[in-house]
Amino acid sequence: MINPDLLRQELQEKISLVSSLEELNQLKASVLGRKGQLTQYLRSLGELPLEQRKILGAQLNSLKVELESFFLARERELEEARIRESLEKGRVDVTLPGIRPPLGRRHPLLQVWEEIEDAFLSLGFDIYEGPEVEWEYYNFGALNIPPDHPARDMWDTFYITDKMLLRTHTSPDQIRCMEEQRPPIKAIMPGLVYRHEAVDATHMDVFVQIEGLVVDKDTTFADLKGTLELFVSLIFGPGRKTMFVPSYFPFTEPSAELLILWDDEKGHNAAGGKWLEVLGCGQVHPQVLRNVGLDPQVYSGFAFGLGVERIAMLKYNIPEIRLFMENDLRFLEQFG
Ligand code: FA5
Repeated sequence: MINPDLLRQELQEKISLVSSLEELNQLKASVLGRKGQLTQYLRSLGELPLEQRKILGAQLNSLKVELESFFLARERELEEARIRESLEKGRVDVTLPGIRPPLGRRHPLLQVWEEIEDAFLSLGFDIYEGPEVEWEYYNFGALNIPPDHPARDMWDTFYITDKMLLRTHTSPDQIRCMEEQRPPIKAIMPGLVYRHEAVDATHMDVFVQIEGLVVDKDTTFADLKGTLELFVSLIFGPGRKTMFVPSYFPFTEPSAELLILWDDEKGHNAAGGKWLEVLGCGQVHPQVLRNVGLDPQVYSGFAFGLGVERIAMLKYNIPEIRLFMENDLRFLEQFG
């Protein structure tokens, strides 16, 4: 004999123990579904005598309604729990430390390049730029280096055609600048230069030069020295040891080179020298002035061409120039 009260108790307990919506749906189907327990009971009522059928039928029908509401209530509970759980999982803990995206930074060479430009701008120089692919005339001829002159051997050149080449220095920009502007001229000319050269600890085949040119009526070698000494103190601070040594360039007379002493702690570079040559310089040769239509009786000037990598090497005590081109992050990340 079916006992509706016991059945209610039993099912109520089962419903409360179910822990997921899937299980709940299975249980519901097994009780109220087409072949479910209660559905079967209701179907079998017809086999009972009329009196019994009436009583039990009413009880089972109200149990059915009750059970439906139990199932619905439990379904809501489980649904709420599910939502709470997923909110809990997806919660953002704003107190956790953030993850920093890796930040790029400027290449050390570019930093030094800009520092050098700033130093000269503060001394009243303008910036002028010329092409990297240059006519042989500007790179050599106009600079007082005629064809077949042995001085052309000073620069192993990448030729593009007979007359066109990759500039071996920034000095051709002196000519371009003087052709375009009349004195007084006070300009620097930065850029890449190219040489078919054996690479070693202090030599690259592509590197950065910054040319300087001052042309006016009464410039002297003392102005050149004073300007460069001021420049060195702006970049390295006061007291850095420097040395001017006589040199030769076909486009300056007299000519010199500026050497800077390595940091005292290391005292030398990878090539073994205590001094590193950073630039060539001199007073503009009268023939160069004539080549651009300036009268050397009226005008004089001085010029210099410095190597940016060399300045960076001395500034950061890096004895190996190739490090600047290797793109090794362990090296590059040291420069803020
Ligand atoms: C010249 O290139 C001349 N045009 C400089 C000049 C300009 C003289 C104006 C007079 C008047 P030099 O070849 O020495 O000169 O190069 C100048 C500087 O560039 C050197 O002092 C050095 O700092 C740098 N340099 C030269 N060759 C290399 C190289 N292979 N790798 C890196 N830096 C270099």
